[in-house]
Amino acid sequence: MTDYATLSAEPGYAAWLGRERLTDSARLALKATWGQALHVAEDDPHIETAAAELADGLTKLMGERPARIRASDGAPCIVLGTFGGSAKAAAAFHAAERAAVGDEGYRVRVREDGGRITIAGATGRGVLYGVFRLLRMIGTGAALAGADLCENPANELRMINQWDNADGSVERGYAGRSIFYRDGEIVRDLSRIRDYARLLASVGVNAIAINNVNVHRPETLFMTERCLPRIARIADVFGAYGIRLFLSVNYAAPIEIGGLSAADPLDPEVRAWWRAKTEEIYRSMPDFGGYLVKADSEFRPGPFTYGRDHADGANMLAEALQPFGGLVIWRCFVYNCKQDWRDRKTDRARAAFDHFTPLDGRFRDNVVLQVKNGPMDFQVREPVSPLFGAMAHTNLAIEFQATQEYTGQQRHLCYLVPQWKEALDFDTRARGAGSTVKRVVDRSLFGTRHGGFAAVSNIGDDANWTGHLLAQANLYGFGRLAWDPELSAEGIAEEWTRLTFGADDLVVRTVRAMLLDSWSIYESYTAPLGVGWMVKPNHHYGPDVDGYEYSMWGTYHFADRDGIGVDRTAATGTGYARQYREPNASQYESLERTPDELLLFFHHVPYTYRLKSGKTVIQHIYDSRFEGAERAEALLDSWTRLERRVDDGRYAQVKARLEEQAVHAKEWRDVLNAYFWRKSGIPDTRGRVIY
Ligand code: GCV
Repeated sequence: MTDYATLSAEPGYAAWLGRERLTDSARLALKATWGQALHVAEDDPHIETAAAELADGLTKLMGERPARIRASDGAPCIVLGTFGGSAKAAAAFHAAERAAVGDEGYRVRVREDGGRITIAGATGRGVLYGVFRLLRMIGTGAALAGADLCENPANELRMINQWDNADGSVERGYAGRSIFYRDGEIVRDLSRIRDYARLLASVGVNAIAINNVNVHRPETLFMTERCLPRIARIADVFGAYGIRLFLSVNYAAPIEIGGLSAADPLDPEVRAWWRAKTEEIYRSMPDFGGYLVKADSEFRPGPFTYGRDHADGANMLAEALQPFGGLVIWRCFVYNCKQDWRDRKTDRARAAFDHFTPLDGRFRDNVVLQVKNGPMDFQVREPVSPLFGAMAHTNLAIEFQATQEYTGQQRHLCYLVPQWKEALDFDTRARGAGSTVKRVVDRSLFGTRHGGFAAVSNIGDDANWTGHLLAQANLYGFGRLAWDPELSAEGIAEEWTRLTFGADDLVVRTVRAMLLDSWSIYESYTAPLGVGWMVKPNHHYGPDVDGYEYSMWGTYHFADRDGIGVDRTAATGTGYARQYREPNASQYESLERTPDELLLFFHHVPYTYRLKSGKTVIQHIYDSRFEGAERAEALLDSWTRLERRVDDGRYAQVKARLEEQAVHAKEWRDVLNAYFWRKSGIPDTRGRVIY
């Protein structure tokens, strides 16, 4: 195993916190002014973390460590403090300015004359976020003098879900093994976990569930006396960075580790067991966040076994957590894996809505339903889940998948922020125009108590964290967007690139463009027009049109001799389109008005159907696969122009992945095109398709 010192020097390990030394003039200017000293006059664990991050960051940027002072004589310095604990921080702002700062917010004020920077917040966590903000400004070359910022996060919950298992494997992990567990044990050396906490906090993440939502026996044991002390050490590491730790729990834990005969949520004995267990957990982790639960889905246990529903199940856990301020995050990814597609009225896309909307208003205040962005499962293209517009009396969080299960598994480049932005900007119409998904989860639309963002993590123990170095941009982008969903995909891409690779203009322009093109490139050689799922079974990598494991009795695309696509209209199909509010429902119901990119998600059409582009569906399939493969090759060409402008280690890592993508995109092109020629009997008008 690589030791920590060696690992942390590996290319890509520092990610966006590498902090390249500034140019001489910028360095001298910083050293001559604020960079000389940090003024910290209060004892608070988060301020301690903030001061250490700022001192380390400035040391890297300036090549010299700033002094740490408790009292100042008016010489230039950076003041860190809370309004309540630091006289200097408080004095820098009027009462109204202080009042505008929420629990995790901050103010950063830079005096024009170079005399002082004040980073202040209502809490130490706010100050920590303010420090990361200042370092980001310096790292991206933003002008400091006169800057005056006030920021609060838009979302309460900004959470990462690890799908890590105790044996060290990571479900849907594409960047090595777990950094948390090895061979059934929780790791002892927490240095890497601490570095992960830094990365997450630097983009504003404030919660993490550290084990897979599929909880098997070894992870169920995390809630026992044997493991809790070690879990608590991990909680401390994250806690220092303002990140609350959650555990994914097994609904059948009362049976598996409690010796009870059932896990019925209405059984008093079961309820008492969860209360006692929860108390025990809070004794070892007073700041414990709560439970993340996948129940009655993909063969996981849940309340259905006892004839109870999801509200009964979630509320029982919520009751146990309530005295401690803990949350139950209950996932809505619930569907019948064994669906028989010969019954063309049952539809997996409908499942979450059908299960959960009848329960709206029945969940306790400290339950948050976590809903995947789309109704299916993180495909490259899906419509937005209609649940977001249909649960006005329930706390909702949106779940994204940073790990690229269906989007190239971190061997292909696929920057997902544009996809996430589309979901967040979708107008549910629940309260008229402007009822966007981002306003549902930030709680402003329905005035719910809790809400936010979650993402399935894309990191593992690969030295560069994400396998594909450029996939770091997805983790970065998730945090930035969870903090501020108004940020643009372009802005986030540029910020990440500057922080990661520095200020070289060609590098910034090239990487930014590569990131921004990548989702559309990936989509154009994989599944067409919103249909999804054309992947090899179980591992889900690579083209196989009928391959997906739950495609029994037919397919997820219904391609036959005459046509392709799933009829989800109310008139003739599964009725899924009617789960949306108007005018979205009518738009999706209408063949003419459904956007091309979702056509086959909502409609079954002949191959000769003409798209808005004027092309037939079949010709579009052929052409876009050719274009996609060419564009994948162009990504590689773009990157090779950066040789020697990016250090050799990182250059080589990315190049190898892009080479693989270019080859694999051709395989996608050929497998899909041959399949659809065979199926439809209609040749490519340009004569390129062979089989
Ligand atoms: C953790 C998909 C994935 C599973 C995952 C599941 C979920 O089905 O393939 O690996 O399980 O989603 O989100 O629960």
